Amino acid sequence: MTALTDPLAEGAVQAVLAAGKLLTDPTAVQSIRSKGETDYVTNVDVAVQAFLRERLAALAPDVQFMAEERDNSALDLTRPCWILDPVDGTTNLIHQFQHSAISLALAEGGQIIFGVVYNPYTEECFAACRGGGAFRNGVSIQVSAVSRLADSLLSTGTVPGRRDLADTAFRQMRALYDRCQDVRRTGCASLELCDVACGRLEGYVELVLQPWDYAAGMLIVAEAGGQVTALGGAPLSLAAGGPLLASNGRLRGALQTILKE
Ligand code: 2AM
Ligand code: CA
Repeated sequence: MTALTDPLAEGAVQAVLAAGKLLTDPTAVQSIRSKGETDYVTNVDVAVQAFLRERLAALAPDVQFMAEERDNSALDLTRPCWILDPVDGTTNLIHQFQHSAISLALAEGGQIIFGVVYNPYTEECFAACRGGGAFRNGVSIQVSAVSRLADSLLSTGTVPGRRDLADTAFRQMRALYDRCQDVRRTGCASLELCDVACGRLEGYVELVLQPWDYAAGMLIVAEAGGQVTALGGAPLSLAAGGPLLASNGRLRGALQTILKE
C-alpha cells in the first residue's frame, strides 16, 4: 500500500491505518477539553495517542515517543524518537468537518527518516522514507511544476492559538491572494503539506506550528521534490515549533519576497 521497503516503517504505517477508525466514527468525540485559547483536546486525540504508543512500543521498544498530548520535556532528540500528532485538525474533528489526519514521523540523529500522514476520511495515506521518494497509497508523488505565482493555489492559516498574530496572518493572506489564483484555509497542517507534496497546492504558509504538525509532512514534501523551511529559509526545528513555508521549490523565492513585505 505504501511502497515503503523498511519493515519498521511498514509496521508503523499499518498501526496508523488501524488507528484511523478511531476518528471516522461520527459519535467518536465524547469529551472536549480546552488546552488554551481555541486549542482543544478530545477523547479521540487521547485514544489515538494511547493506541499508537502501545503499537509503536511493541514494534521498537527503544525508540522514544514525542506526542502532542503529553509532556515531551525529557526527550533526547539525538536519539531515535517517534513524533506523533494523534489528531491533526482537532477543531475540524470537533465540527465533523471530515478533514483531519494522523501524522507520525521517526527522527534519528536530529533528522526525519520516515513520515506517514493518513487521512482516514478519504483513506489517503502519504508516506516517505528518507532517500526513497514519496508515495500516496503506494503511488509515487511529485510537487507541481507550476512556476508562475499567478498560476498557483496557496494555503495558509489563521494562527488559532495566537490571536494576537491574526493581523499579521490576514495581511500575509491578502498579499498572497493578490498574486496567486486563490488561497485555501483547511485547518490541518499535515494534509496541507501532503497537498504540496502531490501537486494540489504550490505553497503553504503558517505562522505558528508545532514539530508534530510538520515532522512527517516535511519529509514527504522534500521526498516529492519540494522544500519546507522557516519563512526566511532556515531549517525547521524538531525541538520547538515556529513559522513554516512549504513550496514546490520553484515558487519559494517569490513567496519569501511577499512574506518579507
Ligand atoms: P492541531 O489540530 O493538531 O492543533 C490549523 O491551522 C493547524 O494548526 C492544525 O494543523 C493545528 O493542529 C495547528 N495548530 C498548531 N498549534 C495550534 C493551536 N495552538 N491551536 C490550534 N491549532 C494549532
Ligand atoms: Ca493535534
